[in-house]
Amino acid sequence: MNPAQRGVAIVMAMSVVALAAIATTAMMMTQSTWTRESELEVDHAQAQALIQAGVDWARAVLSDDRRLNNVDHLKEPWALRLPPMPVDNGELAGYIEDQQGAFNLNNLVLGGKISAVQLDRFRRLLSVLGLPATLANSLADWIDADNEQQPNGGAEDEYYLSLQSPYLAANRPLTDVAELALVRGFSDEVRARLGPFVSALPVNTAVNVNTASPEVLSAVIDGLSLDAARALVAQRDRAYFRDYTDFSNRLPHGVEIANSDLKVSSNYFLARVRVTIGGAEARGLALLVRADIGWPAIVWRKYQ
Ligand SMILES: [Ca+2]
Ligand SMILES: [Ca+2]
Repeated sequence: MNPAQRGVAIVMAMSVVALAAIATTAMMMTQSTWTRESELEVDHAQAQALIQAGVDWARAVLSDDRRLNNVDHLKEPWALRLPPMPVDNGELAGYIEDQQGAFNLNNLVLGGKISAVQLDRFRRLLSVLGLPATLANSLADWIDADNEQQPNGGAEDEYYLSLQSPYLAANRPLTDVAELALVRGFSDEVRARLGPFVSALPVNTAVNVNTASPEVLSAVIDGLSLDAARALVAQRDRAYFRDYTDFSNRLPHGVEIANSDLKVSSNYFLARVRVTIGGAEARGLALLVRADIGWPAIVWRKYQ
C-alpha cells in the first residue's frame, strides 16, 4: 500500500471501532433517565467509552502491523498522528508512542540488583540532557531490592522516612514514569526534561534503534556522540534500519556494538487518546504489550 492508501485504511479501522463505541453509548443514553442530574454522568461514561474505543483502535493498528512485518519504524501507519475525528457532540483523537524508543528506567536493575552497564548508560543520558548524574543513584536505590544506599545522591528508607510526609523506598520496578515524582531529586523540572526520553516497562527490554531519539542512541551506544547519533537519525529518516546487521553496518567508523539489547522492532507501546464532548475534555492512556498473534494486551490504563 502507498502511504495515502495506508492512511485511509487506518482511518477506516478507527471509524469502525469508534462507531461501535458510539452505538454502545447511544444505547446507554436511551436507557438512562434523561434528567439534568444524570447528564454529567452520561457524558463521563461516553468519554470513557470513546477513550476505550481509541485504545482499541491502537490495538487493532498494532496487531495489523505485526501481521505485516517484524520491523517497527516511524514511517509505519501506527506512528501516524490521526487528525481529530468527529463523534457525537465532540471529537476523538489519538496517537501511539513506541516505549522501546525510550530508555526503559527499569533496565537499571536486573533480578533486584543494579546493572553497572545500564547505570552508566543512564548517567550518559542524564549528561546529554544536562541533568545531574546523582539522579542515577537515587533511582537505582529506589528500584533495587536492597536497602543499602548508593553514594552520591542515593536514597533508601532512611532518607524517605525523614521526609515531612514519610514513606518507604519501593525496592521494585517502577510501574509508571509518573512514580518518579516520589524519588529523591526528581523535581517537576527534572521530570519535564527527562519525560520524553524514558519509559518504565514491566520487564527489561531492548532499545528499538528505528524509533530511539539521538539522545537515547548516544546514551546506549558506547562511543556514539550526540552529533553522530543525530546524523544517524537523519539517515534513518531516509531509510529505516532493516535489521541489526544493517544498523551496525551504518554506524560511524570505530563505533562497535556487541550487545543484544538493541533491536529494530518493539513490543511495548503507549496509546494516548483525547476525547472532547460538549466542550469538556478527557484524556486516557494505556500501556500495550504486543505478542506475535492477536491484539496487544493492556498492561495498565489511566484516565486523566
Ligand atoms: Ca512494524
Ligand atoms: Ca533499594
